[in-house]
Amino acid sequence: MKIDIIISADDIKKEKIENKIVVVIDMLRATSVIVTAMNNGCKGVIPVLTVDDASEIVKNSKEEFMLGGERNALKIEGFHYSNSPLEYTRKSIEGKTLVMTTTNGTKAIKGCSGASNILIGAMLNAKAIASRIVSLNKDVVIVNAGTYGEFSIDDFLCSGYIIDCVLKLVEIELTDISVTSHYIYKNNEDIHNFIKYANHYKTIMQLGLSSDLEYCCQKDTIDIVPEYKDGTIL
Ligand code: 3SL
Ligand code: MG
Repeated sequence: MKIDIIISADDIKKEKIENKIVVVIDMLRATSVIVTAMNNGCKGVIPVLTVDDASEIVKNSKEEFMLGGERNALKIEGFHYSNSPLEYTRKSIEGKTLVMTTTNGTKAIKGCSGASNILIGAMLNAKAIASRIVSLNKDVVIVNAGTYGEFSIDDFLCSGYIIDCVLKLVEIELTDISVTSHYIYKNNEDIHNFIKYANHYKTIMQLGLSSDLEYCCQKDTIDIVPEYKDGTIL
C-alpha cells in the first residue's frame, strides 16, 4: 500500500486517482463541516459547484433540503447555514439533507470521480480515516482541497496527521510529498504552532471566527468516515 498527496483541487489528475482510495481534505472548513453534520445525524450531503446548481436541486425536488456553504468564507444569501461547523448541531441538521457549495472543498470532492472510494477526512476524524484505509488495503491519494488552486498549510498538516495515524497501524510506502507532510506534522504535533501561518487560517481569524479554528484543529473527536458515492455523501 502506498500513500501519495495532491496539493489542491486544481491539481487533481484522473490517472493519479483512478481506482485508488481518495481522502479529500478541506479541514478549513468544508470537510470539517461535512464530518460534523454527518456525525450529528444529517441524512446526506450533496456537494455542488455553484449556487445555481444548489438552487436547481432545491427547486426540482419535493424533499426539504438545507442549503449550506460559503463564498469568500461568508454565508451565501438565501442559504440556511454558512460554512461554520459550529452551526451544524444535531438540532439544526438531524434527519435533513444538506446541499452544499464551497469554494475549494466541494470542488475537490466532485473532482475525484474515478477513484474507487472517496472518503471525507479532517483532523476531527483522522484516526477513523486511517482505520478505514487499512481495512480497504489499497493505494491511497490524499487530495488536499487547497485554497484557490494553491497549496495550503492546513490541509497538508492534516494529511501528515492522517499518515501518522496509518503508520501506527501498518507499514506503508510513502511518496516524497507524503514523507514531507508527515515530517512537518511530527515536528508540529500541536498543529496550531504551524497552521497559524496558513493564509486561510489568517482569513478566518480576521473574520472573527477563531472558535471555528479551535473546533477544526481538534484531533479525533469524531469516529465516522463519510463517503461520497453517486452524487451524495453518506
Ligand atoms: O473553500 C472551501 O471549500 C471552504 O471550506 C473555505 S471556508 O473556510 O469556508 O472559507
Ligand atoms: Mg480550506
